[in-house]
Amino acid sequence: MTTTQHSPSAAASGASATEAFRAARGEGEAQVTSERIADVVQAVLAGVHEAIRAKQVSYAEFQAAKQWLIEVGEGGEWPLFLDVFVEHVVEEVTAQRQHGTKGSILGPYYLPDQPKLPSVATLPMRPDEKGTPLTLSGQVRDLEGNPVPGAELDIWHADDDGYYSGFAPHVPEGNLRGVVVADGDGRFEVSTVKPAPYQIPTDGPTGKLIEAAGWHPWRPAHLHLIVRASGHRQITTQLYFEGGEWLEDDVAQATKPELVLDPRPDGEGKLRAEYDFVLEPQ
Ligand code: MBD
Ligand code: FE
Repeated sequence: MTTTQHSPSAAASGASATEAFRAARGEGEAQVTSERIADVVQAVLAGVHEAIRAKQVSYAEFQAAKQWLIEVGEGGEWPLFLDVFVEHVVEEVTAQRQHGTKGSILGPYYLPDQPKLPSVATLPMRPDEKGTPLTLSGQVRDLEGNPVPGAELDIWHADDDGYYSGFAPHVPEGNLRGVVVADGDGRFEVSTVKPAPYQIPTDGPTGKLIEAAGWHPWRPAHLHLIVRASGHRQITTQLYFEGGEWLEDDVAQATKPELVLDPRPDGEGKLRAEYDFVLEPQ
């Protein structure tokens, strides 16, 4: 269990996730035909209609759902809710045509333009950063097994209390975030601290729904990565920890057996894990 004296409100983290999403999205509008919009939206609505019939949804329940949807928007929690409950299926569809290292969901807490760090690197952290020191090393290769020199590993993760910098007011900006540049052999080594499991904020509409349904609000401890190199398709993924709590029961359903690290104690109080990434051509 995570215990902490800090308890950033859902409103703060949810609203900044909405801001971060808008900022990152910029002008990147997808070109979609009206046929495609009609086709997909009709299928979504048909699913909702069918659920109402199958579950005999009442007027009282319909109005309660409407109120909840309004609150998700007002609380800025659409990125949180959609990334927890929907993104894993979009990723599953993408994965059908993706080779190399398995992907996983991006989630709501990515921030672009973090400082580049030459490998061997240590992620920016507080002088007294809590948590077990962890070093991740490995190599980035292509599908033929050739090293990919200069590949970038854009890494971000929660701290030992389960909070992300940029989304929890008490964590310094840029904490536990960085872009590690692999060497001429595609090798990298990055030191950080092991993150704690992540709890969906319980005080916002997403957390309220989870509680009302009797579900749990936890994701297993994880590292987020985007691995990129010119001429290669970038991979958005996450790495988990063998034996970690919630690994078999992630609220966001984003774990894969291929993405589980098995860190070993180095005998000096630190953990060392290895992971190699494989990128496909663009
Ligand atoms: C997270 O840290 C996360 O990775 C996802 C997918 C959703 C909510 C919080
Ligand atoms: Fe996360």
